[in-house]
Amino acid sequence: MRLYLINPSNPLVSIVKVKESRWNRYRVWKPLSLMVLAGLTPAEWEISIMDENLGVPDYAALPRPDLVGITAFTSQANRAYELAGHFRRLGVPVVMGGIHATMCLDEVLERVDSVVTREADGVWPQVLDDVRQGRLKRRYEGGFADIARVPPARHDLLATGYAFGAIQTTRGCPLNCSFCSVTAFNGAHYRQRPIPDVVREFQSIPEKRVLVVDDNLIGIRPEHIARAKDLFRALARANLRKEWIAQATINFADDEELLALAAKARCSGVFIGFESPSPEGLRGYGGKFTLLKDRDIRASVQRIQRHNILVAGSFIIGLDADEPGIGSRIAEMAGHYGVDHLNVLFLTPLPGTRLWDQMKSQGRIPLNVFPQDWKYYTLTYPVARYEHLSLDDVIREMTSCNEAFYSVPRILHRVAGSFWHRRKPLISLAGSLSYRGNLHRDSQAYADFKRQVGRMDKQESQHKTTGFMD
Ligand code: B12
Ligand code: SF4
Repeated sequence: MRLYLINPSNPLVSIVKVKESRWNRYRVWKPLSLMVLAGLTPAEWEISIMDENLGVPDYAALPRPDLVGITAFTSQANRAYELAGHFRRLGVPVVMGGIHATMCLDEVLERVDSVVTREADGVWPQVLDDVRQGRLKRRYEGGFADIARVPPARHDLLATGYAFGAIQTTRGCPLNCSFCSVTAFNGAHYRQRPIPDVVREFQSIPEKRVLVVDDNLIGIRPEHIARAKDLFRALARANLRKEWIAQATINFADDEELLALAAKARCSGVFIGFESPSPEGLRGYGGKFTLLKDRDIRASVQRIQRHNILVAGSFIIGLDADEPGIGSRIAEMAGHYGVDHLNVLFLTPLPGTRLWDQMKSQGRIPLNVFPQDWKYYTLTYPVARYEHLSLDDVIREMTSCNEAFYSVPRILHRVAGSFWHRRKPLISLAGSLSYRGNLHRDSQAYADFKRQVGRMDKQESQHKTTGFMD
């Protein structure tokens, strides 16, 4: 039995443009969901994982599979449907799972043979068995998996060529931010994999650098932090000789022992979502606000960096508090905090989130011809109507923010700072060049997007008085 597991590409996502900028190599990550599914697949299946981010295979030249499994974030949905159509025309059954299939079940059911909603770990072997018996059901509900029973992902199945491997050690997030899909998809209960399983799987990763995909590696409660310390101790003891990066909340900075252990376990960087240059801007968007308010963020960032761990800060443009000038405020505040990298995204109503419900009910989602418009739900296009910013404003703010933070003098200043403090100046330089290399492409992409929205807005203004354009 032959199984193809496919990660569809979205050409609008800059991370996939490896040929256009070689620095993007550092932004293409292994599709862990498919490697986890492969780990759950019985030995009688011959598995091929195809990651279109590294190039689209010539499917017609490949042997016909018995089953195709497709994963998709919302931004990949269009390409997922094209692929599903191709294989279904050949008579091959297609199963889709992952976040988009869960949040937009009806849309997906119309285009594939079967959908697995939520976490597939508990039901995937059943799906495969049903395919073998010729009785594939239209829908399987995976629910929340028992994380202690998830077998290791198959890290051997994907070609080399990735800068980072990937692993997951926890699922779920209790903070439930309104713009984020994680609590809606993986639940608020913070589930942790057994530490020996994680260490063993870490050992099987071929890459020297690893992305720990957990949404919040250390959690928020004392027992979560105690477990994170145990994990770091175990990784250090195992002496894996692999550097890793992870996502965490700012409370990562609050415990010196935790930081020292993370550094000893070879943590080389963390992504932290600050979201707004003033924590007040996050009020009303969920639990993260409480972690950020009344905190000396600059001092927190410095405490992390003192352990030779780089900090990438993420911000959102388009929050209801954001007014013209927000782009330069973010660049200035990111500089003040002293983050090594800055990643700024547009506030985006993702299906299944509270923000989606709110913006939809307020008529603030103009990019709403689905599935076509999903390709713009990459968080790098302004798909919503923002409280105080028109379409031109919000794009201008994004551009000015990135141009300021990634100007050559500021890159050199940060790299010199990393060099001086012996904090991985080359990684800092590679990351900055990757972002900077995409600035020109971003402005071209915004121009194309505005033309597209302009057309749509003209149609819409025949019915309504308010326009999306300036
Ligand atoms: C790592 C990660 C990335 C990485 C790697 C992505 C990759 N190649 O896999 C990078 C940094 C590249 C990335 C990029 C983006 N990401 Co991202 N990412 C994540 C993160 C943190 C973890 C994903 C992961 O590996 N999980 C571990 C695996 C094991 O879990 P899983 O993917 O859910 O898979 C399980 C089930 O979903 C299911 N399943 C999944 N696929 C399939 C397929 C089949 C056939 C079946 C049966 C089952 C199944 O089974 C799996 C096992 O239970 C998630 C948050 C999260 N918790 O999911 C966000 C998340 C998926 N990302 C998100 C977004 C928005 C993006 C971006 C669009 C925007 C951005 N700038 O961040 C980009 C664009 C990506 C693209 N190519 O279009 C959103 C998606 C929301 C949505 N509705 O689409 C999430 C949920 C974060 C959030 N804050 O809301 N991301
Ligand atoms: S803390 Fe992060 S992962 Fe958790 S809900 Fe908020 S944005 Fe999502």
